[in-house]
Amino acid sequence: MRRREFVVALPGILAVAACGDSSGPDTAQPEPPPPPPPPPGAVPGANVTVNIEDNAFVDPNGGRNGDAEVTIASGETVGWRHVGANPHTVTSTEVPSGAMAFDSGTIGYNETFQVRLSVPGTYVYHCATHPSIMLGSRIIVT
Ligand SMILES: [Cu+2]
Repeated sequence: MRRREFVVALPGILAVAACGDSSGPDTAQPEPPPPPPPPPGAVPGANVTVNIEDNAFVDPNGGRNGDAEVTIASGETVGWRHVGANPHTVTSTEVPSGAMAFDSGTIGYNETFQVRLSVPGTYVYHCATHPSIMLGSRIIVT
C-alpha cells in the first residue's frame, strides 16, 4: 500500500519540477527588445531638414557646405540630423541684425538640432569642429 502511494506520487513531483523549470525561461522571455533607432530622415517638427554628414552639411537638394541652402518663412524651423560618424556642431557665423546666434554644441549620430527663426535675412553657419571644411551653409528666412 505504502509503496503504491509513493509510486503514484512521483509523477506529481516530476510535474511540479517540470513546471518550475519551464517557468524560468518564461519569466526571462518578456524582456522587451531594444527599440530600433529611428531611421535618418526629417526632424520632427522642422519645416526643412539638413543632414549632417561627415565633412558636409547637405541640404534636401543635395547642396553641400557652401552650396547648402534652405529657405523658410519667418517663424518656421530648420532641423539638422546627424547622419555621420564623427562629432559635429551647427554653429552660426553670421545672422541678420537683431537675430540671435545659435549653436547646437557637439552632436553625434542620429541626434538632431533645430532652430526657429523669425528675423528675416540670411543666416550662415559652420561646424565649429571642422570650420575649414564644413562652412558656408545658409538659411534664408523670408
Ligand atoms: Cu564637423
